[in-house]
Amino acid sequence: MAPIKACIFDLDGVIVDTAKYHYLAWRRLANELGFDFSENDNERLKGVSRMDSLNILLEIGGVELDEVRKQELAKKKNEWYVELIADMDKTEILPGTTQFLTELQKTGIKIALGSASKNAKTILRRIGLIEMFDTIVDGTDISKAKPDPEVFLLGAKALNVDPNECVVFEDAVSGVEAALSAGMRVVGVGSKETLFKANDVVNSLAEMTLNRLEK
Ligand code: B16
Ligand code: MG
Repeated sequence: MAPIKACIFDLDGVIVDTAKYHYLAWRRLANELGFDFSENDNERLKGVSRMDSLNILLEIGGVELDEVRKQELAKKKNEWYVELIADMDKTEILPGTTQFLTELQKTGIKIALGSASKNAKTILRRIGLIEMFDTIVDGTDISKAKPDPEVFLLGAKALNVDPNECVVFEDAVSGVEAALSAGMRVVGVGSKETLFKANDVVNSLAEMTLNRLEK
């Protein structure tokens, strides 16, 4: 097995729980359009790009709209979301994250972000972790959404490492699939039942150590 030279982290669901803010903003939009949107429905949006999320939401509500209107609604939802994340701070970093990133840094393993979110840099700045990342690939850099491997391959390229020297940390099924098709190893963050394709699964980064990673 190739040595591990880089770890690539998804943001939402791995480093922070922004799903709750996405949910509030999407629900507000659904309510304005005259239908309800449950937390269960929100599960379908995890790891999914903004426009694909809107399409799923509209399908749930049985609403059909033209492209121009869709762009307007996606913009509106994002404005509400940006308001909701404005007060985020380091208390919202998920357990074990800072310790694990510090351990990687000390060992010289490179750290990358591989997120679908166009708000990723804003969030990393707010929670005070941006300086720990050697490279950031986010929704502003990619043309193909997960499960396409683009986001992770761009991360490896920026760090000048081979895909088989990377380990991805992901909470979404589409993200696990993206990592595997990039030719990378992947640690699922969440439930074993959902993320069964991953090489290893932890409940949170608090369960992760360099020792476990190298096994
Ligand atoms: P934005 P990740 C993803 O982040 C979220 O899981 C997903 O719910 C969201 O729709 C997507 O980012 C786009 O986010 O609207 O901020 O550009 O899990 O890939 O870090
Ligand atoms: Mg995620």
